[in-house]
Amino acid sequence: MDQPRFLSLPNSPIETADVVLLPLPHEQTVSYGGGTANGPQALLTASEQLEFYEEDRGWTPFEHLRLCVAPPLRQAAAETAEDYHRRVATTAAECGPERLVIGLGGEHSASIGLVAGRMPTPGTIVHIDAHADLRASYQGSAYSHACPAWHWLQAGHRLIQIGVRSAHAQEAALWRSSDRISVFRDRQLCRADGWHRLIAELTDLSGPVYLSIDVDGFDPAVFPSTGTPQPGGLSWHQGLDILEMVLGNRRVQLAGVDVMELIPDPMRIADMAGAKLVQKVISYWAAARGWMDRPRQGSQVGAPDE
Ligand SMILES: [Mn+2]
Repeated sequence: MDQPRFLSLPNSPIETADVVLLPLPHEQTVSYGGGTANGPQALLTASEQLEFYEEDRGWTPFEHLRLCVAPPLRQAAAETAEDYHRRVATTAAECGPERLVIGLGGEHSASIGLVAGRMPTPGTIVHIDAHADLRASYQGSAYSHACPAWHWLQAGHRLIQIGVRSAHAQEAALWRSSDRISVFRDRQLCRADGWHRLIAELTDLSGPVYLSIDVDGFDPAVFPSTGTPQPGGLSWHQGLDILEMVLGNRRVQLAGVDVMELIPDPMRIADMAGAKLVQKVISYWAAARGWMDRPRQGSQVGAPDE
């Protein structure tokens, strides 16, 4: 895979891009279903089928902003997990704080490096996931897909975990003992009081925020193809409401976003959901910053019959 594209759009150089998509076809510690190394390319291929127009905000984002899909970052055969995550962190940091950087996974452990690179000082991580990911190590690796939230907690970040419905008893004990973790289980969010508590927490957010999305946080009807699925989870519309609250909050300094753990779907449902989720992130983020009023960037976007 050389430099791939999103929505078939030409890639701007990173230096002039407003949005950088960083493919992370990383697959080293999967413990159940395999194939997530091919998730980023499946999402990008599905994106060719998206409309340029984004219907929630009622505009065509790529008429007003420039995009770059960066070369994919893979762990080299001779590279340790630690070195790979350090390289992901360096690459993500070098994209510059002014750009929206969206990691595309690949297993969730790659988010350890992304967060380290994008949010070097303590902030808040909005973490959508079926799993707590709070293990200090799993199956012998501290860089397992079961561990990213542990790394974030160790780095001093606050966690808002949303859609969780699977945890080890020790992870649940950490929920109770840590004053830096808020948990919203999927069933709580189906009730008005739980949903309203989440709205209050997301509306109150300020400062550096990183949004990490493991697609298994959603209902498998939305993302049927992922490594460690769980029944239940967020509906598509709950997920978009959460994105709107985080990305539309102007007191939030968005450090980065990732969409992880996608496996190519023979039915293409998950691939398309991933592509559309990335499009929504870009649209909501840019619209909240008033980019609809920016001058148009030229003719990146085709006619209806193209
Ligand atoms: Mn998960």
